[in-house]
Amino acid sequence: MKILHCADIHLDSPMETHMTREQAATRNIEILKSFQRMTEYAASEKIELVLIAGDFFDGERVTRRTVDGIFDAVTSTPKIDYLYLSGNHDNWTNAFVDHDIPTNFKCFTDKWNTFIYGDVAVSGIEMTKANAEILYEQLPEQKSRINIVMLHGQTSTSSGIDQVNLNLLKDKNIQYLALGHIHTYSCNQLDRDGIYCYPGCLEGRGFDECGKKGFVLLDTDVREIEPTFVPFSSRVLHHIEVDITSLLNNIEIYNAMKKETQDISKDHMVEFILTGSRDIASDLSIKYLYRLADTDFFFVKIKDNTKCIIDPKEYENDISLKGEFIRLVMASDSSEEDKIQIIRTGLEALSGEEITV
Ligand SMILES: [Mn+2]
Repeated sequence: MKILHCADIHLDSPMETHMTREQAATRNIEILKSFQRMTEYAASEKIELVLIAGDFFDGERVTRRTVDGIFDAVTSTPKIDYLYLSGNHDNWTNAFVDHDIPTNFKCFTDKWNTFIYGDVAVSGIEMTKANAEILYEQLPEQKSRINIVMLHGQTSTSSGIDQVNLNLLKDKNIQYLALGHIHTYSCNQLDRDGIYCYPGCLEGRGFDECGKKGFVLLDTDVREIEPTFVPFSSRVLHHIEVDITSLLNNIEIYNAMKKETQDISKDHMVEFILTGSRDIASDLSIKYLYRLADTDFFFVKIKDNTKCIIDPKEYENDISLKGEFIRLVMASDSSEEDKIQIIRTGLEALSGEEITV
């Protein structure tokens, strides 16, 4: 039997990562479309079971359109069963109010439940404050050839809400522990024959979710279950560091940013991190660079992590207003950090630039 395991789709997310409302709305539709595309992929790959291991929705507020979109995809793939477990962000009883849940879409509750497919059994439970400590004692007997357990939380050696106590799941005849909560794919050994796996999120939403995102595939007919990660997201988020130490002006910096990202698709999202050191009087405008780079990708962010350096000697004999200003600040009893900040702002004001404090 072929199984697809996904988690952390976070539909209807506010996406407050400085995206415009428009971009956030576009991204939310894209995440829904990725889910729909995933169901089509599952059907074409003859997958019989899709596991959704929590945080399907980002929060309590779920739009009717989103649920309509999900259930349309589910009913369009009637040969697939969908097993869904709420995570710490979502609650299906809220989300599906006023909707008829399709028969091939099954929700776990706060009590253990097991669904059997031939020689494969999938047990799952929604973690709540009340059951987080005791759910391990109540784990149903794992008596099928292949036993899968679904939970949502951070792997741990202790029990508690949002924690999955691996010690209490060892030697229970679990072949595959299907987890959700961590947004990056990872797979490790649970005990001698069992493994646990986080598929990661389906689409990255912020720059803390860079890199390839998707789901995993399992085949229970092979001797040893081994998940295969399938990158599937419609956009990828990238962190790009650009050392600007030897660069003289904004155009040179922008060219370096372009060079570092020449292999990245225009549809992706890029956060530039400017590093290195620069002279306090050099012209660096994040706003100006942002205007230059903004249309190069779907979404662009620029972070200034450069270190400002001041060489007071350079201004010793400078008779300009700038020289006078720098000498004045350097002679004050402000902290070094404050001096840099004051000089930076002052120089922007003197040069007629927008002040970026
Ligand atoms: Mn979670």
